[in-house]
Amino acid sequence: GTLGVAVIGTGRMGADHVRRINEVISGARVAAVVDVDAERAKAVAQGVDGCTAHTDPAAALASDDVDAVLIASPGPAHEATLLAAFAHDLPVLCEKPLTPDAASALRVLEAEQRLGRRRVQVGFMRRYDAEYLRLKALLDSRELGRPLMLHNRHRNASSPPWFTSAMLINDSVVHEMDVTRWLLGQEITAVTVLRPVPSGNAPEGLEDPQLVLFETDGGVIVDTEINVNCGFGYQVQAEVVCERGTARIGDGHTMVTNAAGRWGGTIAQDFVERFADAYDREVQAWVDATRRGEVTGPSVWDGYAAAAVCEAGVRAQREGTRITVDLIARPALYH
Ligand code: NAD
Ligand code: ISE
Repeated sequence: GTLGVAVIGTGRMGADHVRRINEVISGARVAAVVDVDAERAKAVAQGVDGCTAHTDPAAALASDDVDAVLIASPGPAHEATLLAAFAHDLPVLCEKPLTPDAASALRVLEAEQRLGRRRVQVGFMRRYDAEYLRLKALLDSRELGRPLMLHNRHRNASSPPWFTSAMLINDSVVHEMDVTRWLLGQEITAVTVLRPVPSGNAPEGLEDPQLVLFETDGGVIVDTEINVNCGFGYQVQAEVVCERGTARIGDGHTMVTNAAGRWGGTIAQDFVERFADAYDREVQAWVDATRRGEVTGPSVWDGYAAAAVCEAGVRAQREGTRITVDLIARPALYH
């Protein structure tokens, strides 16, 4: 039957996921929404037939109408809702980050292992982006030989007022941590962070941009420019350098115009626009797998590994040195 979804957190992402499930996704409906801000929850529920509004996730998860949970509250609130969903035996799509640090991610990892089967897909949506999928297929084919280096650019038009220098690593570069691990099929073993003179475009005190270097257990070197006040738009680009060639995605050249002595195109302004198709595919894949009784996509292990790299990255930034990443052995459930 149709999957009844509870959406926890109805802010920017949550409200967009409610719209998506309502208008784009087949096989699911929004049965309940939850937000600590009662007015916000009510306003979002109003637009959806038969959707109830709550301020406490526990009430929504206990409802007979709810078969699955989409978590889009802020990262620090994820752990409590994940554990509550496990207690109700409900499948979960959890927005990145799984949790804000490695210790809390490990608690979720242990709780899921106690269930004895996977319950969670983590919202690393780039794995569902058409361009990233092409790049992954090319790398897996080994047509260009082995990958040696990966260059990433991650640019946001502007950062929200509460953004900190650490968040460039654990809120933004966390996506490059995941795509690096996924594209290469390797773990990240060390992180170094270099900081140029801050941009005058960035708020006072924010160390923006930064250059983040990863080393992997397969010997690949990965660099990421994170630049969250570039002013001109939202850009995510990746170029892999392999033994017999290179491949690059994210140029956004879907249409090039020529006019008045210039050529060019447009640049997306935010992630909601740039990754619209990826979010659609991510949520549809979750709904389809859930209805088959399966769990696919980025796992709690992937969420934990990213959290561990984030911690190393924030230390590398603060201490100005190379920091190694220590992961526990990968449990059997995630092989
Ligand atoms: P937001 O601040 O716009 O929305 C968060 C909402 O959650 C707010 O309405 C807030 O009132 C509510 N909330 C806070 N604590 C809650 C709790 N305990 N229970 C229920 N609701 C609670 O934030 P956002 O930008 O929508 O981010 C939400 C999540 O999505 C975060 O985990 C963030 O990292 C992630 N995110 C992912 C992407 C992506 O590209 N995949 C992009 C942006 C944000
Ligand atoms: C945000 O939370 C995201 O997840 C976006 O994808 C990223 O581009 C942005 O920098 C983050 O703040």
